[in-house]
Amino acid sequence: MKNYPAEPFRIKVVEMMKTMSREEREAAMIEAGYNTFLVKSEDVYIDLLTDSGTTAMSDKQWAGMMIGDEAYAGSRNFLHLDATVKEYYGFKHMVPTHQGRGAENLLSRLKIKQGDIIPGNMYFTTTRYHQEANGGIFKDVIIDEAHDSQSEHPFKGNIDLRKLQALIDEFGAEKIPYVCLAVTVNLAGGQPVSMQNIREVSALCKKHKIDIFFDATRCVENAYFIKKREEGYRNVSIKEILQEMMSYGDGCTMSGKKDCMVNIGGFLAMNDDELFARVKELVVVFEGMPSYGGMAGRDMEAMAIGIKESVVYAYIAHRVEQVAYLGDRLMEAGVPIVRPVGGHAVFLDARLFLPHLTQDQLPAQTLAAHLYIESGVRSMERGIVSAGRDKKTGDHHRPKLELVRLTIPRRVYTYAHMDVVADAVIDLYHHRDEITGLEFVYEPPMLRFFNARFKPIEAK
Ligand code: PM9
Repeated sequence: MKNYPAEPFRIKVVEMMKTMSREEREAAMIEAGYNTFLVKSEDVYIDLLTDSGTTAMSDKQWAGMMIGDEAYAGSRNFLHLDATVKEYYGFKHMVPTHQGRGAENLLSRLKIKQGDIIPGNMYFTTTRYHQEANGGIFKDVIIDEAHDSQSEHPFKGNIDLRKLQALIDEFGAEKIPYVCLAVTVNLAGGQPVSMQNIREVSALCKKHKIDIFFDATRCVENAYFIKKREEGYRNVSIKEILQEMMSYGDGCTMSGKKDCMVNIGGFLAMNDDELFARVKELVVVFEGMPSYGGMAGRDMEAMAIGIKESVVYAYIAHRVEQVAYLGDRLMEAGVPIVRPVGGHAVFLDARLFLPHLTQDQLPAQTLAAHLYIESGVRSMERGIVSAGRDKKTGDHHRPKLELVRLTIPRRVYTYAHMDVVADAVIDLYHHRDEITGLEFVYEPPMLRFFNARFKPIEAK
């Protein structure tokens, strides 16, 4: 049997979990309109909705919270965070933001003009929203394997250089303000990008004078995969791999709620002095002073410490291998999941899980709702509902991947919890034929998955 690393931490504070009967859970799900986002956290047993902001902070981070300097300007915690981001990510400038989408908002407003093309390795919901809200058009340039849940490609997040070149040829480099390079790629299943691919994308972009902005949200997990899977990196530290990855870009957006190990926060980093001057003007409109950007001093301190902890090998090895453990248990039982298992989550392939449902019957939304009802495990739809509608035609985007994400918070759950989740999913898989689909009863116009409500489709 494969050896999975034990938790590299001792537990100092605990939070009791609540269990409810199946009837109580069914009532809670009906009240939530079959949307797991709308279920009360108190009514959840194991919460795998997201790894965003759900990290258990370390004793050192909590100690850091006590030395928060809440001055309006020039907080010492900002200076600590600023120095840490510069050291670990290597960019010349940074501004804190309240979370990742705050950074996306600033970057999109400053870089994108009406009709611009933004190539990216698969869309992300909030990222694409800000690109489109500023007149940009997102174009997916990820390799084809990423759209195939069963492809075992080790770096399914890679950009297809031919697709990127084709966009440059069709629209011209001047229409492309930057390439958005996500490391890892959330909606492909937490799939990594290889260093070689980053290097090649950088060379192509340099040739055409196009910037690269990383979505660095899960970059440390990406660095771990490079260390494990790419030749030449076995003896290179996670920190050095991260620094090399970032050295090929012009800046990054960061949701600190993931790989910076905090409950709230983010940043926008860049090398360009002129862009930084404009960012400093805009950040005061949307976030706050450039030296706090929507974050409390104590939270900046926790994030600075979290960045340092995130590259410790024992931490990141356990984090990614714990996710792999859950994936391995499901694969052994024949449950269809995205392969290979990614860095932050196991993604159930809802099309293969519920082959009797069409995509318009919302298989992933349905599966997430039923998993909660049967087990109290909360997951997240990442399929047609998350993809939203085409701005021009008004029709649904119909992504090839119709997934349910079992997202593992950092340092929160143990292998025993993973067993409970695996058993619940396997049990549901054995009863999959009894599950019928859902339809919208309320559909918000923007980022609809957060607040949409559904009901079971009635048999005709
Ligand atoms: N990701 C997640 O659960 C939280 C919100 S769900 C829409 O996966 C990437 C790759 C993300 C991400 C958030 C953001 C936005 C940007 N890029 O949530 O604003 O996964 O901090 O970050 C979520 P914020």
